[in-house]
Amino acid sequence: MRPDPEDLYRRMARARFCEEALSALWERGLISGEMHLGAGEEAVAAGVTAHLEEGDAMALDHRSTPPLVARGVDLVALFLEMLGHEEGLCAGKGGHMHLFSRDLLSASSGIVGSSAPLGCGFALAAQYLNPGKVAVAFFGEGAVNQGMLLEALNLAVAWKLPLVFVCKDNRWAITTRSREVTGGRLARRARSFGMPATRVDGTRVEKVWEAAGRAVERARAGHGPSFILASCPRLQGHFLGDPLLRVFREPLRQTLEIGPPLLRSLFSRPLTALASRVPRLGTIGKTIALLGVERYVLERDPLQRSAALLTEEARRRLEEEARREVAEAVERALETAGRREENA
Ligand SMILES: Cc1ncc(C[n+]2csc(CCOP(=O)(O)OP(=O)(O)O)c2C)c(N)n1
Ligand SMILES: [Mg+2]
Repeated sequence: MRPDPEDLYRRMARARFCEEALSALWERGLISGEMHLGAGEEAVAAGVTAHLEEGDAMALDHRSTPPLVARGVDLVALFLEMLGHEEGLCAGKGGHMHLFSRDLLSASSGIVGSSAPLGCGFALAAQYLNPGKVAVAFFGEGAVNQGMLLEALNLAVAWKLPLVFVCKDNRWAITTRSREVTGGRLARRARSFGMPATRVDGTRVEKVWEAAGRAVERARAGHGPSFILASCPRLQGHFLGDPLLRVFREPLRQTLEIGPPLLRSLFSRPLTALASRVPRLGTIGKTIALLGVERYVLERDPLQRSAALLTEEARRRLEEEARREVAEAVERALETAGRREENA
């Protein structure tokens, strides 16, 4: 089988434009709470969901919108959910971190690592009730240090579950560099449980598609779980309005804003010795610098990379269609929620 670049790009473009629309709604204060976007994870979402069929399940984490959108969730219901409306995907009670779709057999959770045991549950149900169907669990690399995730890797192998573990490695867990708190290599760790593990460039949709195809086929055939480690960027920082990214976007304003309190904290009534505070300031500076280098120098936008698989005409057409579809869904959601005037 060969990948269909147009189908994959359509999934990615819809996912990206939804993330942009969510960002705009959040900036206007129409969505309450934190907002973790999955911008940068579109190639992973598209490459995996392209192999899923009706009856397959997805266990999702706090960046759940790209897989849901790539797989074809009702966009109006998704936006209404974010607006807290009763006609939303989860009657307006879930919000962005607890999305659930009965049609797509998909559920997300903000509890880091929980998508793995949830994925085991979906896969166990498929094994008993619906052989041939599979489950996918999406999570970040930070989650792989959670006990429940390691237990899930073990059970999935022991019970030969039809499950694909998809680890989205953006190298960061909020402001912690994952490599500084991780022993060994994650793909090797997964292999040590007795399952195949593949590393892919998660900004290259065709590579993700190939790896996911093998893993899904293996699960469908009843041969058990696989692990995919897909590197991808975190284009909007940990959450919208991430203060560390703001430092790069508006350096002067942010330095004036966060500089004085940081300096004050250095000399405020001592609880710890000054000598131990200075290196802490250095750590904050180093973290900000590393984030900036990765975000603005090293990271690649998966949409730009995948556009290379298409003709310019096809890219433009697919983007126009996706933009229109998303804009119409936002408009309808705002109208239903009685907030149309706010779509200025
Ligand atoms: C059990 C648990 N611990 C801590 C948190 C706080 N938290 C939210 S997101 C996050 C980072 C997760 O990192 P990773 O799994 O790499 O996902 P990423 O945010 O990088 O996509 C943490 C620690 C949480 N939500 N749940
Ligand atoms: Mg991460």
